[in-house]
Amino acid sequence: MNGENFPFDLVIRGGTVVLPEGAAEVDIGVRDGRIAELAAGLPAGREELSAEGRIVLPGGVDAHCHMDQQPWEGRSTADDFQSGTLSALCGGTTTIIPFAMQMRGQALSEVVADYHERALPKAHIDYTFHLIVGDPTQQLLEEELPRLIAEGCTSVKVYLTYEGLKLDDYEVLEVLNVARREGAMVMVHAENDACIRWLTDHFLKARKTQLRYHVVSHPAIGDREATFRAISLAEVIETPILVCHVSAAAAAEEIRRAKKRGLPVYAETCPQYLFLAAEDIDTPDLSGAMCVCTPPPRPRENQAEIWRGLLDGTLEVFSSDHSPWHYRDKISGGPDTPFTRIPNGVPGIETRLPLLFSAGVNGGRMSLMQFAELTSTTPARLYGLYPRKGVIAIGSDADLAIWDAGREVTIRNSMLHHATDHTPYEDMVVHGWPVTTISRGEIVWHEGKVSSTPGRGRFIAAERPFTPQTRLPSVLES
Ligand code: DUC
Ligand code: ZN
Repeated sequence: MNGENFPFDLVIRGGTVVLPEGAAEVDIGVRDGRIAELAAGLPAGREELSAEGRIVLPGGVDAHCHMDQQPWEGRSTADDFQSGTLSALCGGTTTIIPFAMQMRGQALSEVVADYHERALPKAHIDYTFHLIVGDPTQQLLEEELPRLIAEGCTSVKVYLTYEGLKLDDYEVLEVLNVARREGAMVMVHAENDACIRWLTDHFLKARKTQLRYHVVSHPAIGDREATFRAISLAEVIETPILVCHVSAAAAAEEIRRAKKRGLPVYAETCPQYLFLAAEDIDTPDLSGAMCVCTPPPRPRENQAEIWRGLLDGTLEVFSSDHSPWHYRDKISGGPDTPFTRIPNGVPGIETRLPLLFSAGVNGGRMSLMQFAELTSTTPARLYGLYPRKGVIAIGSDADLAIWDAGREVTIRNSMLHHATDHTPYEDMVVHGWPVTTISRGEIVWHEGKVSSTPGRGRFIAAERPFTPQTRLPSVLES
């Protein structure tokens, strides 16, 4: 048979394939980067890949990660799009959604244009951007935001805390109102700003600068309040929101209550709230700085409540919030570095999926389908990428991760592909690892070898996840 007569460019044969309706023993025929056929006994492809004894999952969609984030905490992140997306694909992720971040005084369009330039020549895998709105001027609300949403950045993030980023409630209402009209998703970083600033000032004055005060100055009560406030503002405007990186049981409880009332409130959590704890930050030396992020991991007993939230549907998205700093930068103030000088964030784009697979699927807590939904399908749906991404279905991009469910791996920073000098998960043992990653039909990672080139990733214009509303919120019609 000559090459042109092959019905498929690639056939993945003999694996257990996680389809939306359940796991099935089917072959996957790939043509022109898309899934063309799903059936047992497919004819030969130009390239053949055995998935015998393996599980084939939709490639991960990491809907919260920071890459080449500028300017942030006075410096840019350790990973640019090259190392960050490489790390992602080696951990079974095939699509990322990082943030184009506008701070007060910046023009969002310029930030987005700059971010496109940073990503285009470097990304290994496909991406779209969330828009962080840090300065909602009338011009931004009326012109820039609708235009950027039309161009395929259909999710907006607002912060309730942090200098240069935080919006007041009036401004949040303005952003929610535009999102409602445009059918965009609004993500909220929900911590109480005054609590954080007041407690931080108090501890600094009292010379309480050790790492543990990072946790105490970001109290769970503040997260609960800010979460409830964000939900309330979205309820006034009658538009969906997604609460980012839920760490505290009390915040999860607010989300659960809102869902019970039928509100379109969605929520995300991250590995650091299942696998790290406040106790890991409270170390006698500065090594706990590796676990410093916001909101912080909570006391260890809180982890069970985050698991409960993931399993009962309260938290439907599992993202990394990959925010890679070098450890040396985290502790650049020397042995007495105060907690306020430690840049927030942990790396985790490559370990996100194996950690959850190991403790969730192999740990008997969740099914393969739940795993696929949390890590791929639901984020793709909520951010307008479904069904192109996030699912193994005919017509979808052939973005796949092939897992060896039995492989035991001890996580070491030296085996990861991010640019940062540490992982907070060093020495953790996991069971299950993505041994092959396929992006738009190309094998980009196989048995420890990378065969991808920077710049092969594409910007994917996201669809609007919700129907644009022409009717005003009812409160304005009264
Ligand atoms: N918290 C965030 O909200 N984003 C990135 C880093 C962090 O710790
Ligand atoms: Zn983040």
